Amino acid sequence: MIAKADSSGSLEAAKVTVLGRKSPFSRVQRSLGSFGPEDRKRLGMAANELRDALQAALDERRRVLAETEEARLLEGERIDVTLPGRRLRMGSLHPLTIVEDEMVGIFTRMGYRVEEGPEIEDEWHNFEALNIPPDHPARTLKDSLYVDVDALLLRTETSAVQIRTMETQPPPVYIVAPGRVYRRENPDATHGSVFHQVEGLAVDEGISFADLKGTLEMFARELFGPGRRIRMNPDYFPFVEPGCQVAVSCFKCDGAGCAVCGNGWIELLGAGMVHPTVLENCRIDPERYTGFAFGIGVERVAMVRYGVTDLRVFFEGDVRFLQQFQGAGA
Ligand code: 2NL
Repeated sequence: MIAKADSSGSLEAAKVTVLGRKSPFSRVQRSLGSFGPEDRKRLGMAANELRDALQAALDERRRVLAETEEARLLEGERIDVTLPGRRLRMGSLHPLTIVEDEMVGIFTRMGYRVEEGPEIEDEWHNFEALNIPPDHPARTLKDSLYVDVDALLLRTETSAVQIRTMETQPPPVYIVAPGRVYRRENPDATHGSVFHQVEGLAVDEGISFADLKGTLEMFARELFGPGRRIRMNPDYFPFVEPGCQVAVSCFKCDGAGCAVCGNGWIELLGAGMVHPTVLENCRIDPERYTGFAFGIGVERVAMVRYGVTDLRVFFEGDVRFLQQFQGAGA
């Protein structure tokens, strides 16, 4: 019975049968008391011998079973280390991430720091501090997405991050604020309710419009190639004075006019000298400090860079689109 046990389970059962409380062996042991001293001694010794023999057989069988079970386990887990590895399917960075990282990288290499802030803002940081008055159309429910509590809203630009930085850190300030922003829009090929910005801000003694121009020219050349020129046209934003819009000469046709640009120029960003009222709102003395700021749309740059004509492809998550950026960026 012991020799036939083929698992630790059946061996345990065999042990119960031969040595357990109901085994013939136990019956003999229990009956020892009813014999005289001589017989008891003889019988007892024989019983002990038998028990030792059974125990030895059980131990030996247990050892053999453990060995074969171990061997079976090792065989089952055997691996062929010479097989080729399984190739990992790599993901890819999102095209907007690639473009945003690249733009941020250009500025950090010029010495700017990256600042981030909340996506749910109060009206002070999102509007008032930026010299956007209460009757400005951008502040109506029609243009912004308000949260139902405490006059909070989804930030409409990342300028609020820069206000927070100016409020808490004395100049000099050289920062970029990348991130997601929200507007109330009817979605179409070039507008969505969610988009991304990289805003930049420099506040220091003696900052001039020439510094703004040099910085943006450098930026445009890093982003679109060494031969690029920039064009600045006057524009109005409440938080800058003067303000301008900036275009870069087309990287495809170098200004001649083509399918990418139309008239040779690609509208790139808005910029200007920080309005003195904005500095004052952050308790920075506009007599001592001046600054420039700019705001760049990430989707817009990604569209011209990759020849995308409908920005909704950036948000649909179609892997056939996204897989084309395999290996790009990072
Ligand atoms: C655009 C225009 C702009 C700024 C953003 C800014 C921020 C502070 C102070 C002053 Cl804290 N200005 N930001 C200035 C001019 C233009 O963005 O068309 N963006 C896509």
